[in-house]
Amino acid sequence: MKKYDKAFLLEAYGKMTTIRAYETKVEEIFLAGELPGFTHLYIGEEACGVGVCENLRTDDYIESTHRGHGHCLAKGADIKKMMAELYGKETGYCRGKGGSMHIADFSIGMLGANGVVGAGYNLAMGAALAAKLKRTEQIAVAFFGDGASNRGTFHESCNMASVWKLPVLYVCEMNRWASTTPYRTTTSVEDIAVRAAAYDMPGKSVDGNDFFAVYEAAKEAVAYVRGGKGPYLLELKTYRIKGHFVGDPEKYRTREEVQEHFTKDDPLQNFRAVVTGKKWLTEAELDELDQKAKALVEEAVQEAMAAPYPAESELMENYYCE
Ligand SMILES: Cc1ncc(C[n+]2csc(CCOP(=O)(O)OP(=O)(O)O)c2C)c(N)n1
Repeated sequence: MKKYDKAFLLEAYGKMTTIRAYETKVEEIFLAGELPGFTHLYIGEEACGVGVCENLRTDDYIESTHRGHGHCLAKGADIKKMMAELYGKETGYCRGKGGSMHIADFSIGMLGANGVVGAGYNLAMGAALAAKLKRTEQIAVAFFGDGASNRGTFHESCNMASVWKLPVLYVCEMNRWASTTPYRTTTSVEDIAVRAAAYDMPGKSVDGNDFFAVYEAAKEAVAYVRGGKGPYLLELKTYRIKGHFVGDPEKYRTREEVQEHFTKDDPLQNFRAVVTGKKWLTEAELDELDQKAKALVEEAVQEAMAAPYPAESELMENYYCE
């Protein structure tokens, strides 16, 4: 394995542990009844979002899913505005009116989470078409789950992006479960990456719990897409550690299955094992990042709690563009 720059390793782990700390806290406060709405956690999938986004420019676009907090943080979103949004406060990304599944930040190319499964592909494709027409060499990444890969929108989008040679990177986070269904009961292929062949684009499957595998595969894919050769399908094999949503009774799988994945294949622990094994970073340096992440999340919670709710008079504002 090639050697990585220390600043890069600290940034990558810092982002992954911040996502973990954010999601762990969100679960706690949601279960305590402090948050309105509905939320889905990204715990166990941190290496996917961070490994991909570490290869992107700030002006590249990403289109996210219902499980979008990790994508937001990986692309550089403001954690305080994210937390305030979950609390429904005026200081949130959507002035508290959108919640978890509508967070977007156009200033960093984050085009939005999306509560509609499989609705992001065509938004990413539109952004990619604009980039191509404007010759900006920006690319658009569409994140989606294994369940979403069975929607017609996936196939329509792949076909059109291929025909028009659009700079779209399709990133499937294959976390083995789509809500209550195990993926092989609904999905025709073992590796979703093989579907790329039907649309004459490259497809590759890698271990999504290995940050370095994701980072290197995404680097190659991003170079291909940015080079104007057309779309690329990257499949990241991972596992959804938490319930489908916070509060999911999870009757469809055993605790043992989840525990086995988490103890043997936690992306943060995998990263730690590599960087300490190679003596690139010390345990103390990594622990410090864990502590910083927790403190940052705590600060975000305190500020969100203290912030005001939007005024009643604003109820009908922000639905449509002026
Ligand atoms: C069009 C549509 N159909 C169904 C749902 C309900 N739903 C929300 S998430 C989900 C499962 C998605 O699974 P997957 O794409 O694998 O993503 P994951 O939740 O595993 O990250 C379903 C069926 C929805 N939100 N939108």
